[in-house]
Amino acid sequence: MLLRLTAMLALAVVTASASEHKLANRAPLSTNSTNYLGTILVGAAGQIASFGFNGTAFLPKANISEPGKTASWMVFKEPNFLYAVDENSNATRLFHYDRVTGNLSQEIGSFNGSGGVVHLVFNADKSILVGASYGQGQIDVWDASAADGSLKLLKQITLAGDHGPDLVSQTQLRAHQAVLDPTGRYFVINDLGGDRLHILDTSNQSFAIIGDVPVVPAGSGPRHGAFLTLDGGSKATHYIVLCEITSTLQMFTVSYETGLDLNQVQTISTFGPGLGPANATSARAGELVVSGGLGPAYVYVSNRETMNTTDSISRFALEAKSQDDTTPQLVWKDHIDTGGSGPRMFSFSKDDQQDVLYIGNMDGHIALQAHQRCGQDCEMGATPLAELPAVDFSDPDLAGQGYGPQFVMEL
Ligand SMILES: *[C@@H]1O[C@H](CO)[C@@H](O)[C@H](O)[C@H]1NC(C)=O
Ligand SMILES: *[C@@H]1O[C@H](CO)[C@@H](O)[C@H](O)[C@H]1NC(C)=O
Ligand SMILES: *[C@@H]1O[C@H](CO)[C@@H](O)[C@H](O)[C@H]1NC(C)=O
Ligand SMILES: *[C@@H]1O[C@H](CO)[C@@H](O)[C@H](O)[C@H]1NC(C)=O
Ligand SMILES: *[C@@H]1O[C@H](CO)[C@@H](O)[C@H](O)[C@H]1NC(C)=O
Ligand SMILES: *[C@@H]1O[C@H](CO)[C@@H](O)[C@H](O)[C@H]1NC(C)=O
Ligand SMILES: *[C@@H]1O[C@H](CO)[C@@H](O)[C@H](O)[C@H]1NC(C)=O
Ligand SMILES: *[C@@H]1O[C@H](CO)[C@@H](O)[C@H](O)[C@H]1NC(C)=O
Ligand SMILES: CC(=O)N[C@H]1CO[C@H](CO)[C@@H](O)[C@@H]1O
Repeated sequence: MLLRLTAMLALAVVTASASEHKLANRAPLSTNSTNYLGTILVGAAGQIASFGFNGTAFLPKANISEPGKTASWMVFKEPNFLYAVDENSNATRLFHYDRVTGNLSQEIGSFNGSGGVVHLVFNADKSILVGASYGQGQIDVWDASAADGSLKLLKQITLAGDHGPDLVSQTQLRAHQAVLDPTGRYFVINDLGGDRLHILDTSNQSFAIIGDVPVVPAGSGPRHGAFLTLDGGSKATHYIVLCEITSTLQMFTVSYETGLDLNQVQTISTFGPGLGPANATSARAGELVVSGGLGPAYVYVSNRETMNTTDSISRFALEAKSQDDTTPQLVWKDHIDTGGSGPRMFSFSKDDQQDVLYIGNMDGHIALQAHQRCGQDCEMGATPLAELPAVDFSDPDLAGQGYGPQFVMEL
């Protein structure tokens, strides 16, 4: 089995470099325009706002004010259902959203689940919505099949295990994200408080935790992750999780012998050589996104609270360990500044090439930026294509106090 996997991965690395070659040959984007138009949704403390992006500027479309609430994660379901957490309460909310025009309704439904939910994700057919509760270390499983978009709480799962040693973030278990595996059967729950990945099985509607895998070392704080399929198949070959407290990436191999099996194989800093944080104690990695689409897979992560002039996004490639050993390894490639600090979240535009990188900074002078994601060698564009200042999101007296975007995505 091990041998076969290695052989498959050898093939995968060849395939990846072949498509990298193809990608390098495509017409480079001009530096003044992405030729890409999109509508993005931004969630920040007390407000949700939509913007058009026209290649060179963000154009305000609609916004609502919701004092005391924070939509730090949102998901969309056709035809026009927008679900948003309020991480300050136990409400998961429903809005109407027009993803083309950016038109946004007031909150039209509120459903009580666990407190402090910070992430939402659907199953493959969007009949089930899963919420991860940082506040209570729980998972909410919602029936999202109603025609009017209303949610019904099916199950709340309390995560089990000991919490980690970090005195700030690990005083209890903290579900930070649920990630659906490519087969659509399992969710991996990243438990920032417990240094664990819990496996949730959705088959037969049981939504049972069937096991968990420790993330070492203790005190890492697994936050956000993504599956990779490097062999062109329909199952995952790897899972990569970003650890907040240590600002590291942990890579696992994936197999499906006894459910979903994860085996930790690599740990690497989120910072490039010589680019470590000005303050390693405050630094807290934020978001992880893996590019797919037509190009090879690259792993992008945000570095927060570095106390450098601005925070940053790093890009990693998956490369063969050596000429004789084709085991995939994460290798740091490049980084860009985010223009502010606290980039809790960033995401890619929805086109096949994932041309644009949208970044939200909670603090600092610049709240929102768009960058070219993939240039000639797939390097990120250092100069932003567009940006908005922090004062656009909050009273100038509050700017710099964490009132900038916590969520930014083209839905
Ligand atoms: C800007 O973009 C337009 C349209 O893609 C292109 O024709 C023009 O040459 C570009 N200018 C620069 C300076 O890149
Ligand atoms: C984008 O909109 C801005 C503001 O209206 C405008 O100045 C700019 O020319 C537009 N860019 C493109 C590529 O249309
Ligand atoms: C925007 O949505 C609101 C509330 O859903 C609706 O009343 C309004 O007509 C919509 N506006 C446009 C321009 O579609
Ligand atoms: C939901 O919770 C809020 C408090 O967070 C409470 O005021 C409200 O009554 C609850 N609603 C339902 C339907 O349980
Ligand atoms: C939501 O919070 C309210 C107030 O704390 C509580 O009464 C209610 O039981 C919670 N609902 C759920 C489903 O946990
Ligand atoms: C951040 O600051 C540290 C310490 O001054 C420095 O070594 C590092 O290169 C800086 N990072 C970036 C991305 O400039
Ligand atoms: C580094 O960050 C820690 C945690 O936020 C803080 O306690 C410490 O004062 C910072 N160190 C410096 C030199 O600013
Ligand atoms: C929200 O809308 C108001 C009124 O249209 C506008 O003044 C404000 O700039 C908008 N906020 C954002 C973040 O776009
Ligand atoms: C009735 C049935 O098959 N229940 C199974 C559903 O899936 C869970 C998790 O795999 C099993 O523990 C149940 O036995």
